[in-house]
Amino acid sequence: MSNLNKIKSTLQQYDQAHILQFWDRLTEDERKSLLQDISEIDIEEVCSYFKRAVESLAEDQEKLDNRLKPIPPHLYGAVSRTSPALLSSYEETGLIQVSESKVGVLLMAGGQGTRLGSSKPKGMYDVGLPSHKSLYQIQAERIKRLTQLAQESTGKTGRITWLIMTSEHTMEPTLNFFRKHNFFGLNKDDVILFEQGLLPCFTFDGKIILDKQYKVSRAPDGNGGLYRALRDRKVLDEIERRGIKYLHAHSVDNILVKVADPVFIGYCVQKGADCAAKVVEKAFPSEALGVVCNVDGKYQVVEYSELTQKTAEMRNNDGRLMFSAGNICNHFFTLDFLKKIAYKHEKELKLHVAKKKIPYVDASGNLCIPEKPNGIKMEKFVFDVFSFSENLVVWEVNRDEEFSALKNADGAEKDTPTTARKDIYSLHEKYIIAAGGNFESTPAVCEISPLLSYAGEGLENIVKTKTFTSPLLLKADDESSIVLNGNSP
Ligand code: UD2
Repeated sequence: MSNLNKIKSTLQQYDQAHILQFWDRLTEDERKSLLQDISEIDIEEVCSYFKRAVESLAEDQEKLDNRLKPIPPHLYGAVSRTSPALLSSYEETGLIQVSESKVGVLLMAGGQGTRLGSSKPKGMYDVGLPSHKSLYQIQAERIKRLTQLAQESTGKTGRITWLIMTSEHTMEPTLNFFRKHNFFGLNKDDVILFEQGLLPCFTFDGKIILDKQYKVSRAPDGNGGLYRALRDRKVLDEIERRGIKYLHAHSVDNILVKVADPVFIGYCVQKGADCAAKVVEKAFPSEALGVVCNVDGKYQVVEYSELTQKTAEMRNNDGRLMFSAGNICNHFFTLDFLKKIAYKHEKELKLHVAKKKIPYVDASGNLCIPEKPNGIKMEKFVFDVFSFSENLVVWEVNRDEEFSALKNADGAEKDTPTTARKDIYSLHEKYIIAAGGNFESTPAVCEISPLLSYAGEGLENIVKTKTFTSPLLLKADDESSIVLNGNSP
């Protein structure tokens, strides 16, 4: 049987013969392009995904209340409930791992950021801080500073490998941006970009959609595409080759993210965790934040919509919400756990379905833009691996110190460039006041370069007994110049 006939028969077998419906009128190049698309899709696998996705749609209607249990206290640590001595001990453990080059960062940066209304990758976004640093630059500088802190604490110079997952849309601009900015002063060999996969879009009745007569409509496979991409792009092999044992995975859009947070890593290492979630305490029962909890003996993130109001409002004796572990897309994994997921469980990951308006070609070959949802996109979620963990722990951090996501354009109620700036200013004001500095008036507009301070440390000599005016930008010695808007008394 010829190659084309083989393809035809596979497509027929899975009820997808329509993909070749325009074959006779395609040019040679178009035929090649279509065959290339088809060769990149495992038809049997994606059709089984579609079946599973539709089944999960039906399951999703069900409330989970009767099957839920909160995370037990011994696996649920919190910065606010831990003594300073124990926090220091976690931090020291984390810094040791960094100094031994055992820590890597997995940045999930494949999202399209449609809600923000910018066509550029979110990491390139400048929220309008006095320094005009992008999210990528802020994160890069935190990595650089942390390597220094680990060196100062242990006397050993380790390297943090920064692994950045991009997608079809974000790969090229991200790479160009890093090149243009000389990898923000990081060693270029320690920054690895890799691309996540795509999944075909389906009509509601299970037909793969064409968005050109010779092109299959495909979309990124969600941030849970991380595991497949790590395996298929050979990134796991590289992580192993470098001797990295612990990975901090997080989203690109949290301007306060403590990249490779030594306290979080130290906590997870001391607890012997294979997988962990950093969380913030849910602010009020109906807050739209998924919570980490136990369902039928397995850990998972449960959305607010999956709980009844009564369960969402349940409280512990100390008054805190019983289901309070708000997920913020900030996780810890051991390399062994990632390998277990990628090589054993990747195909079992849940498929989440989004009904979308997906452009398609009609039977005559014309492109149509639908006015209402006409099909589905399937995504995997990064946290759906929790159920495979043998020792999952949760670490709760203070929201004002560690979580402010950039999701929406200005004008929206929350998670905008304006709220991101405000959250940086108020945290950095707090750091300066704690180090003995002052402001003429508050709230202040102030920004501390991550190259100077990772989390408020090392500021006393610079700010003590000084009074500052806004705007204030504190830079490190090796940045162009220190801008001190302050006056000594
Ligand atoms: C994410 C979390 C949600 C909550 C919230 C807090 C997931 C699935 N959901 O929701 O539980 O913690 O953040 O802010 O983790 N991304 C990719 N590839 C993709 C899609 C997304 O790399 O195909 C990245 C994206 O660039 C971002 C991160 O994943 O860095 C989170 O994606 P999102 O902003 O779409 O997720 P969101 O806000 O719905």
